[in-house]
Amino acid sequence: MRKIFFALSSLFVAASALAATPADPTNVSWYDCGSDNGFSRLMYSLPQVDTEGNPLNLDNLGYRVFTDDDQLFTFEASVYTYDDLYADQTEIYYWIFSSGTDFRPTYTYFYKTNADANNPFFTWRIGIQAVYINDDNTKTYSNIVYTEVFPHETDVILGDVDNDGLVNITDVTILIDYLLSGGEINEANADVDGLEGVGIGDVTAIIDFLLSGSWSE
Ligand SMILES: [Ca+2]
Ligand SMILES: [Ca+2]
Repeated sequence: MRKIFFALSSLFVAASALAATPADPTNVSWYDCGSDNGFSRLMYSLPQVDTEGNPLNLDNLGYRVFTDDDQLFTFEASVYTYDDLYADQTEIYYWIFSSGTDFRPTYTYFYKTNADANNPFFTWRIGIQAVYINDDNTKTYSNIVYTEVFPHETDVILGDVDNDGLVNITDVTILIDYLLSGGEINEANADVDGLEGVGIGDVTAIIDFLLSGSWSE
């Protein structure tokens, strides 16, 4: 009888340990800080309870991130030098996000940006999943909660052909070079007259702007 009791109670302990599946992250969203800062941020709320609403041991709670091709994202220790990240990791636990600056129960940073709309770092979607280490050292995972990711929209600066933030005679020179022999320019900035893509009319309009200080209609 005692043996049966022990067998049943150990079953019960095993069952309650397995029940600690972390609740799904909520409020998942993407924030691209743009080219000035060079980083992007995944925002979320990481519930500190299991799916039954029972509180979790925070030291054992963590998360991992999936990029748009459903690949597990690796946080590189060489990039996150201000945090307690001593090795490349795919799982971030509370002891890291309670002492670091880039890993929190509410956001995580990526030191890459989607500023280049033609070649974004993340496309389509990014996902986050809560992870919990149970007392028996097994891990349980929440569902992966995805959010859509969009490239950062860069502001158009009319006339800034070379994309250095200024409009001056260099932009005229570079635009003429581009029309003669091609090369790299910011076409959205270069098409100042809105006509026929980038052409000689845009060169004239930029020169007019530099001389007069305003864009002619
Ligand atoms: Ca310029
Ligand atoms: Ca044009």
